[in-house]
Amino acid sequence: MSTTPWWKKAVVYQIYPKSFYDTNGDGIGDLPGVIEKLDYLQKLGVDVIWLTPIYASPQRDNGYDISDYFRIHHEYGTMDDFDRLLHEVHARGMKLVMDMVVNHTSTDHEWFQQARSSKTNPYRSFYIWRDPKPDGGAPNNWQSKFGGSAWEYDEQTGQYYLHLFDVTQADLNWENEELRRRIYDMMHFWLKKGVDGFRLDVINLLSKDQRFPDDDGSVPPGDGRRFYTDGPRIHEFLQEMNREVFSKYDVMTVGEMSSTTIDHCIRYTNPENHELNMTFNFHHLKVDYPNGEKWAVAPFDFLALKRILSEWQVRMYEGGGWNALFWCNHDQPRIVSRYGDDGTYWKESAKMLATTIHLMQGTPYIYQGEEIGMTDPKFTDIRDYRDVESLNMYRILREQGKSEQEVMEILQRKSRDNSRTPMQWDDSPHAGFTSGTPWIRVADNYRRINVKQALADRDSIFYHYKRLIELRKQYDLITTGRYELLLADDPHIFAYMRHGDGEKLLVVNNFYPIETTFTLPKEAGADGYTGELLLANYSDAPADFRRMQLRPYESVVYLLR
Ligand code: TEU
Ligand code: CA
Repeated sequence: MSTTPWWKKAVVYQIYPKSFYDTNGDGIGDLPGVIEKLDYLQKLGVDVIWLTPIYASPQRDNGYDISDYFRIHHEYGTMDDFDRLLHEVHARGMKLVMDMVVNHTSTDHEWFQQARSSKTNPYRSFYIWRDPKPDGGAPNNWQSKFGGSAWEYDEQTGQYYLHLFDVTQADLNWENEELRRRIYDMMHFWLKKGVDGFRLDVINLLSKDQRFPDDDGSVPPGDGRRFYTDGPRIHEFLQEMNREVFSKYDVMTVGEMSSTTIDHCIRYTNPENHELNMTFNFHHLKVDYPNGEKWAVAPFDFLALKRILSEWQVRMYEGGGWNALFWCNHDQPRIVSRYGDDGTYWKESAKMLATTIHLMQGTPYIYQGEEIGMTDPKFTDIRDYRDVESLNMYRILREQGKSEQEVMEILQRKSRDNSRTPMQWDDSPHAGFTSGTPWIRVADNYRRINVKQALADRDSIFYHYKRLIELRKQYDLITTGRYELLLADDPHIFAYMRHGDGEKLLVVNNFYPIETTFTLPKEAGADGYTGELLLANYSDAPADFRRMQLRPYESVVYLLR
């Protein structure tokens, strides 16, 4: 029997440095700003910090467009600042995980500059180049995730290069062994410094079907993704990466998986396969995409949400895989504005959502500001938006004939900028994020929703998260217990049981602003058990866990023995 690895008991906090804390008044968060706030994170109780990319970058996609893997982006600070940050994190008993973007680089990267200079340049095949179709058009009909063709024509050499994201994010050619070796060397550079692992950006997109076929649309969404998602050599590449790099250190790896499947994620994370420790998947965050379409607004499908999360819980457990648990990141709207209520039941629903995800099996991630219940900013002016994807989609949706108002309503709900507004530290101008002008506007509600207020209120969302982290440390059942969904068809209640040795955890959440009754089903196997209340989001809780009247967004957790 092996012991539980540390990352299975850890809670991770994601920092988007640009919006976290600015120390020099240029309106952009920086590494010294992260250092200043480490005590705050320690108070929350998180174990690991994940920093989104801080490498040199022209910032077309806020650092996911890397121009030099060995340098710190100048607006964030210097390598000395980074070394100091790493030291300070470790000094507090926490760990630091870096974001690794190896599916693509910025077109400003030296490799790409070389590659584009001539067809015979040694770096040419670090990227993916193809001839035009006979009519001069793109090599195939694959679409960029940010809108438009995934191919860009390069005048100088008369070929197209592939970019699954922005036109300045050129896809690397993982078929090239020399490229792979250079990437592994670069990973060693950071691990030798002492970083504790990687979050691997869109890592399941590395292996492209080398035929580069047109997508005939027979399998939705027909944008080409089925030819490079979990592609032909992906498991081979990850096993090589693991053997050459990860296996030599005690680190954690989490793969960000675009449109993946459970079967693949079992293969990615079952330790016997020697690939990754855990994966992010996004199926539970697409239940408010009508017909799979992100750029349209619809209420979320609650039954689908329960079904999807539960299926991943059960099947990953059975297959020996491991999940990353999350509602929020820098690409997603704020969860309280999305599956909760950012008005009347703001506090109750934010706590309820936290409980729902944190008590599942996996490693939970908290995205900056989530722990104080930050909301979508609801911008009404296109000039407030900064994200390249939002600005592209604004143009595309307007060209499709949608009205200005319609498009703004869609962006308000869907834009990635919803989660990128500055961290709300206090009620001073710009929420205490900067003494200058922030690079993106602060949400108007910062006078009410901020860290200073949250720390002063014993009943705040912050302390609820802190308690959830403590419970995870205290009860192994949260890490190891088998998951079982209860009342799958109940239209309002998300209830589940975690089964341990002679003990169980009963988690009951009302996802709606109404009163409803919960009755513990016989099949839950709780006959003869007594219940101890571990957590609630109202000041009192129902007396009998077998039958309870739930208030709006009420959430309760009982330990049964
Ligand atoms: O995101 C990959 C991804 O597939 C998304 O969630 C993406 O934001 C979405 O498809 C847009 O609709 C990762 C990063 O998290 C994101 O910030 C980067 O822009 C992207 O990769 C490219 O590196
Ligand atoms: Ca700054």
